[in-house]
Amino acid sequence: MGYRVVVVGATGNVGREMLNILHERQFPLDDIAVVASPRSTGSVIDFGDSGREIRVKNIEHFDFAGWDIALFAAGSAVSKDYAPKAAAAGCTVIDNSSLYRMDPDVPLIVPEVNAEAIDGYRRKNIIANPNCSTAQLVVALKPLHERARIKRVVVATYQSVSGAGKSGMDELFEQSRNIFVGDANEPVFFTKQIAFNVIPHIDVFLDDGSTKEEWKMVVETKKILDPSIKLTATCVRVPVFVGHSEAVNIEFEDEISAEEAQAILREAPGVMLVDKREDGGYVTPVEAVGEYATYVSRVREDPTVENGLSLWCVSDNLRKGAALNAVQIAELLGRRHLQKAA
Ligand code: 11C
Repeated sequence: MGYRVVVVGATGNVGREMLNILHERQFPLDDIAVVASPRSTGSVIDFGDSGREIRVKNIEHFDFAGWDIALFAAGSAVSKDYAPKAAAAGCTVIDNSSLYRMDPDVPLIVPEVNAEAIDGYRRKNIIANPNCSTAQLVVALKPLHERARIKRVVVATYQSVSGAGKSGMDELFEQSRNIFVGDANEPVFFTKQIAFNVIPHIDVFLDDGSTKEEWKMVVETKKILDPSIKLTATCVRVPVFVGHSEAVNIEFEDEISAEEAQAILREAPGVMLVDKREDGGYVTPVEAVGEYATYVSRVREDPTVENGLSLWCVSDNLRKGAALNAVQIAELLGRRHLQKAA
C-alpha cells in the first residue's frame, strides 16, 4: 500500500523536478495528482520519464481530503491560500515556499541534518522545506559541527538563475543570445544584466542593508542546525542555469585539521567529497546538475583565525535545494509517521 500524493505547482521548475524525483526514487504511490493555477488547468505533464502523462487539475476546485501528502511548489501566495486547507483536510503539506519556515509550529527539515524535528509536524500538519542555498550548506556543515562545534560561518554564494524560476533562465538565455548577435540588452527580470555579469542581490533589501536571501541563510541555518551558530552571507546571482555554489569559511570551537574534515565529509550523509587539490579536482555547478549530492571540494585550513577551515560546496538547487529535499521529507514522514508503504 502506498501514498496518495499531490504536487502543487507542478508546471514550474521545482514542481517538474518533484515529479522526476518521485518517479526516479520509486516513491510508493497509490495515486498522484498534479494541481496548478486555472491558467495551467487541462495541460498535461510528464511523470518523469515513466511515459505516463498527468492532466493538471485546477487548484481552486481540488479537494485535498483523502490525499496523504501535498508537495507545494507554487510560491508563498498559493501556500498561504491552500496549504492550511490541505492540512485541515488531513493531507500533510510539505511546503517549498518561505511562508512557514520560521513558524515555531512548523518543522524546517533537511533529513540528513535534523530528521528528528519532523515529529513536530502534527501541530499544523505542515512541514517546511528550506531555501536552496541553506539546504546544501547545512548538509556540509552538520558533520563538521558535530565534531568541532561551529562558532561562525562566512559564506558567499554563487546562485544560478533557475533559483529565480523560468523567467530568470529565459533572461540569461536571451541576453547571451543578444550579446552574440549584437542586439541591445535591457534587464527586464533581474535588476542588472545577468549574462556575462554577476549581481550581488537576491530577493528584497532589508533595513540593515542585507537582502532577504542572506537573512534566510542566517535564520534557517540556526533553526535547522544550531541557534548558537553565527552566520553572515553575501548572496550573488551568477550566469549559470542550474547549480548553486558557495565559498564557505568556518570558525570552530575545537581544533580540526583539513585532513580530518575531509575524512568526516567523505563519510557524511548527502555529501560527496571531491577534493584532489589539482587542476579540475573539484566540482563545478554543471557537474552537479541532475545529481542528488552536495559536493564539497577545496577543503583547507584558514590560518587567519583560530580553528578555521574554508571549503567550496556545490549542489543542484532544484534538487537538494528544493525538490529532492521535499521528496526526502516525504520519505522520512512515511517511515516515521505514516507507515503505509511496505
Ligand atoms: C534563489 N534561493 O536562488 C532562491 C530561490 O526562499 O525558496 C528559492 C527562494 C526560497 O533565487
